Amino acid sequence: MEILLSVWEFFQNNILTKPAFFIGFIVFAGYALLGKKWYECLAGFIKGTVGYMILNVASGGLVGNFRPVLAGLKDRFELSAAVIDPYFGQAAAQASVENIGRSFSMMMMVLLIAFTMNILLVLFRKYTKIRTLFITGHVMVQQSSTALWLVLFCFPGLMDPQVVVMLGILLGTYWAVASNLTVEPVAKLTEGGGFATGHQQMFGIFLVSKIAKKIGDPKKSLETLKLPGFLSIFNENMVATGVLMTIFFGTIITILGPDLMHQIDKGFGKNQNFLFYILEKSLNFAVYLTILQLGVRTFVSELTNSFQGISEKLLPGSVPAVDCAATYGFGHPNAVTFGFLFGAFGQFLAIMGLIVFNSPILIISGFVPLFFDNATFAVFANRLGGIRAAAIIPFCSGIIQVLGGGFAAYHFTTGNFGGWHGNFDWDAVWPFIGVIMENLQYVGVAAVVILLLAIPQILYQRNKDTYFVIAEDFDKYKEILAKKQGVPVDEVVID
Ligand code: ASC
Repeated sequence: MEILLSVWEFFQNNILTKPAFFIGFIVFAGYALLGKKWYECLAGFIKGTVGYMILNVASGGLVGNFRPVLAGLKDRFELSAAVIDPYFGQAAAQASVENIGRSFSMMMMVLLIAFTMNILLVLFRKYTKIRTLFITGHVMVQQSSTALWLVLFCFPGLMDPQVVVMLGILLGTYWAVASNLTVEPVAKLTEGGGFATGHQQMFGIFLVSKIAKKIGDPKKSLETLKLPGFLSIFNENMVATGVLMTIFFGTIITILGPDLMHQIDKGFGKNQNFLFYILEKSLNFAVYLTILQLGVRTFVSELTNSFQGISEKLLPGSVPAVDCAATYGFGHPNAVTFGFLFGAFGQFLAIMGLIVFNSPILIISGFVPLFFDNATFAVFANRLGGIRAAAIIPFCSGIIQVLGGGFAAYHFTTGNFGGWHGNFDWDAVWPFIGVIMENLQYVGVAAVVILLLAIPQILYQRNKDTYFVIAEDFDKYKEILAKKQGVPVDEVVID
């Protein structure tokens, strides 16, 4: 047992929570299982790892640069407000756990059990209908932290081992079921990209894939938008992002003022002019988005090719569920910026609502949910319901994020420690799970697990003929669809 635990600890510290290496090793193993030469496996390892590291540079740069700016609003107005963001949420969850004298180190075992649960659900996919393995390590850590606090909040008297087992099963089931929900939307977006989303807004992606076509027209998408005259410069992503972010962050940074910015941001040089600082900071957004696309393209193509080895030989029929940013390479680049801005409108409106209606808790936008959730939704919405859906859906999501996150931060008390997880699933799904557990106790936990496990069964019943094919062989999926629609394969309509 001791040895097993140290092996797990090594794996967790060096690989699982460092998704770049995790992806790299998966690519290596996948190619090895496909019988490729050792040097091809090595090349795959390097491209997978470096691609993911590039993505990390970009998402780390975005998060590091812009999270303090949004959170700065809290200091500027001396608000006692909770920030809805997974990094703040993780810190608040840890503080909450420690505040009641419990050990936060339980997290390690929760991760182990939840990950094993996910693997088991895929191994028994004939019965469970689960096709996805959640491998986005840093997100798994954040979610384990928040969920650990939720369980301790609902079951304060429960001993550590029981907490760990119960939560491991609950969280592992959520990872498997929720990422499994994204298989169809992601496969259709990427035309058989060979991956799913394992992140923080998986129920959200499924919802978007169902409602986007009802909201707008895919023919009127960002791709078809031709702006006239001077507006035509916005057709280019770098320019659109640069201008829009300069206006958006320029306004916020101006409100914060140079003094506060000097405190928040050590990168703001003493002799640097404030306007040029704003310009540099805002244009950085376009820089990171460009880097992000490169990283995604590099590791996704390696992962897609190599994972066939794993899904043929090791975990039959499985699909890796990765960071939401992996989908950004498959949509219109402006969709990402679009989703962020409309999400911000929604969030700011909801925050004003909290102030006007004297809410017992105030919320400050967190960068991660604001950007990554809403950008993802816009990418899917634009494909299925055009510009209209890409605007309306992130806007509504922004409102839900603030109201759901506000409720959770207040009710589950992490707001006292400055934050709540804040990503879409943690504002729209987990608050319900928490309330059910709180009121129905063990019956509630069992009910949630059973309800979650019922979801893939329902999906399977509705599309038995294509359910596994869409994940394993997209060309075959298209053939089946073409036959159903009575058209040649290249005319098949995928919505
Ligand atoms: C998260 C989180 C991040 C970002 C990143 C997006 O939820 O913790 O750092 O989203 O994964 O690529």
